[in-house]
Formats: sequence, structure tokens, C-alpha cells
Amino acid sequence: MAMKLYFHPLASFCHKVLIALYENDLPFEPVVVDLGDEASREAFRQVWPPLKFPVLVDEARQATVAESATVIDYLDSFANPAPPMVPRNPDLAWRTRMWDRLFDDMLQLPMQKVVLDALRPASNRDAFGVEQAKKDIRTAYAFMEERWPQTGWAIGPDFTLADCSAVPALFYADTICPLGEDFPRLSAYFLRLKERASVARVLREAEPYFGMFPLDQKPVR
Ligand SMILES: N[C@@H](CCC(=O)N[C@@H](CS)C(=O)NCC(=O)O)C(=O)O
Repeated sequence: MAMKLYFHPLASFCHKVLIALYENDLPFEPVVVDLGDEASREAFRQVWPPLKFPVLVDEARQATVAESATVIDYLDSFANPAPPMVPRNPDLAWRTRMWDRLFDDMLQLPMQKVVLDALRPASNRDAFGVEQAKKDIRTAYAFMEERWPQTGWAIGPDFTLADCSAVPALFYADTICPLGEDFPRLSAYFLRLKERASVARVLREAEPYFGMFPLDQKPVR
């Protein structure tokens, strides 16, 4: 299966797909996209005009697949990881997909709001929106803490799409609003995630770029 992944090592949504690829030892050609570099940006625009990554190109099947969860679904369908990243059991499947959405919507979106605001010119910043986003992150932590298992992974004993989503969501949200000691189950789960080989590799490969994070508080793996 000849696949190319267009991504950036610091980009949170790309971490989801990289973890799924590393988790299952799936071969792929990495293509790092630098949106700040005109040539790299134009080359990526030819592949995917919306200029959002990750994007997986499977040349053998003439498929260009965008959206991190859809890419992981595609890998499940055509690269046959065992066990699949979305369980076949219907009850485990809906739980996995639900937590994928919740990590994206409840943590990644407010986290992106804070990060993108820091990239704006000072005169166009949205201090009220940033405070609201930080409040939303803490509200999400409290909601998740109450529901989080003491052991294992998001959905049970198998590592799934939900865990792939949890990593960048918790990693960057924790940089902005530290979990501290108020959310012990979530913190323990976050530590278990960081010790997982696929996750440790993604964070290690992102580390050289941590200085590009636009807030004073830089990520630490
Ligand atoms: N819903 C998409 C989100 C993709 C996304 O927002 N990617 C960010 C990087 S983490 C991006 O491409 N940012 C570049 C930009 O917006 O210019 C997914 O799950 O893949």
C-alpha cells in the first residue's frame, strides 16, 4: 500500500493520524507541509486546495483522504490494522466515535481558538473569546474526569481512535490550562498515553518544533 501523508509534526490533528500509523506499523511516505513556505504551500494546494492537514494520498487506490478521523477509518478499511482503530463491536464503535468527536470539539476547538488568537495582530485579539475558550477547556476536563476509567484506554482494553484523538487534545490543552491535581483520573490517563510507544514517538518528533508554539508557555513532552 503506497501512501503519502501530508502533515506538519506540530499540528495537533496530524498527531491523531501519525499515532494510528505508528501504532500499526503502517508504511507511508511522510511529506512535511510548511504553510509559511510558498513552494511547499503551493505543492500542497495542488493536492488539497483547502490547505488543511492531515491528508492521506493512497496512489494505488487513487484516493485523497482528508479529515483525521476519516483517514483513520480509511486505514481501518484498507490497511487492515489488528485490532482495528474503530472496534467492530457496534457498542464500542459508537463510544469510540463519540469520544473522538468530544476530544475534538470540547478540547481541540477551544485550544485552537487560544492559539489562533495569539497569532493575530495585537489590535485584533479577542480577549473575551480567549477567556471563554479557557473556561470551556476546564469545563471539558471536569466533564471528562467524572466519566474517565481508572485503568486502560478510553473505551476499554484496546487502544482506539478515541485514544488517538485524546493525545493532541490533552497535550495542547494541558499546555494552555494545566490539568494540575484537580483531575486525577484524566491526568493518570494522560501519563499512560505519553508512555505508549506510538505517542512517545509522535511527541518526540514534534519536540523540535515546540518553539514555534505561539504562546509564552511552550509544550513540554
Ligand atoms: N477537522 C480537521 C481539522 C484539520 C485542521 O484544522 N488542521 C490544522 C492543523 S492541526 C490545519 O490544517 N491548519 C492550517 C490552517 O488552518 O491554515 C481534521 O480532523 O483533520
